[in-house]
Amino acid sequence: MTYQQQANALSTQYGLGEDGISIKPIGNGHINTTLLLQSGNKGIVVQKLNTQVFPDVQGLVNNARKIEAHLTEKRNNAQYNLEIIKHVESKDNQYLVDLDNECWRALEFIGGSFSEDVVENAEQATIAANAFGQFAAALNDFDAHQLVTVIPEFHNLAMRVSQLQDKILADNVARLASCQTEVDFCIAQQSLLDELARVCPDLPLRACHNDTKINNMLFCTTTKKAKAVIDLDTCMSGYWMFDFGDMVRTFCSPEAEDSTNLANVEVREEIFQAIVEGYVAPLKDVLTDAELESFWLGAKVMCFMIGVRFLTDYLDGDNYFSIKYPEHNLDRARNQFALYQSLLAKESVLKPALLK
Ligand code: ADP
Ligand code: GN1
Ligand code: MG
Repeated sequence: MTYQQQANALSTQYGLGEDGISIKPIGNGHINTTLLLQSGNKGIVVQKLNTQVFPDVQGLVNNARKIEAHLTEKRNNAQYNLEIIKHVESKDNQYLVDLDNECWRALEFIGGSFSEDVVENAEQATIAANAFGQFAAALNDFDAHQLVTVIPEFHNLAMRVSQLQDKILADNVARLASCQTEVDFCIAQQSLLDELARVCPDLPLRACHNDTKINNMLFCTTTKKAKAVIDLDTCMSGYWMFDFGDMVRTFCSPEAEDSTNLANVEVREEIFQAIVEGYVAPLKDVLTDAELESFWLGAKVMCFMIGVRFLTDYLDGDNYFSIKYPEHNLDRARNQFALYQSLLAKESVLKPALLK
């Protein structure tokens, strides 16, 4: 099926009409294929779901729709002020549509918005972190047991390192020699896994977003304020330290996640501070002392773990994250390890921001 045939078929499925149908990629997500489908003055986001990553697509949609419903109720009661990302039904009242054995869904297009891949300044970081904090606060009375586990052990660092070890042993695509330094670096981080095992039992399980990267929220084009938290695909129960940590991972560096300018990859202190301020404010009445204390660990774990995941995928021949060139995952891994090392080096200046 050509791009245009897909566009026509999706336009019919979602009742967009037949006038001047256009389709174009939007955003820089690594997992799904995200497109803006337009016809006349109507537009929706259509996404081809990556069913290798998300085998239970129905579970994924059900999860997101439960969250949609909860947030909508909050918004109707003036307890949540952001826009809500919503699924669109097909003409047959389905949320999933099959095209040529590929699985598609549609989302309402949130217009007048933009996403960022690199945070510009502290003010933007506060706005984004505050939006993720509002999202977490709004889900505080949502029973996360209602959510199916879309990806088991998603933020289990020990499991991620064990997956890396499997790929090292297999060396499927003969890439081990090209990344032995990074592999040795990972294996040497055992103390982080030990620290995590000690801390987790003291933390409450929360309904988490689990992918709080900067491009998973939308800013308003005119006011530059927060417009919506998006990409609810990995919402599951978990620990807030990982949502905090993924913000540190994706907001703090002045370089994009795949930049090879490693000399410039570092944690910007004012951005770290801004994340703490923005995220903690909406949660201050419910956040426990142990959780606030765990945020430092969450930052270390997320920077290191996503690096491990990129490296694992590189060793496996790039089966998980979408890539633009063969060494892309290795470049991403190197970038994340540089960021992790910057975090460790700046502990004494950064950590005080987490004191009450
Ligand atoms: P992935 O799961 O691949 O990360 P996302 O759902 O995060 O896909 O979408 C990728 C990008 O597409 C986002 O970063 C954002 O720029 C854009 N986007 C996604 N959904 C919408 C929407 N409903 N309205 C406007 N832009 C969107
Ligand atoms: C993926 O889907 P996207 O691009 O928002 C990944 C995250 C990683 C991130 C790294 C389902 O997020 O876990 O942290 O890439 N999502 C999934 O940039 O694996
Ligand atoms: Mg995304």
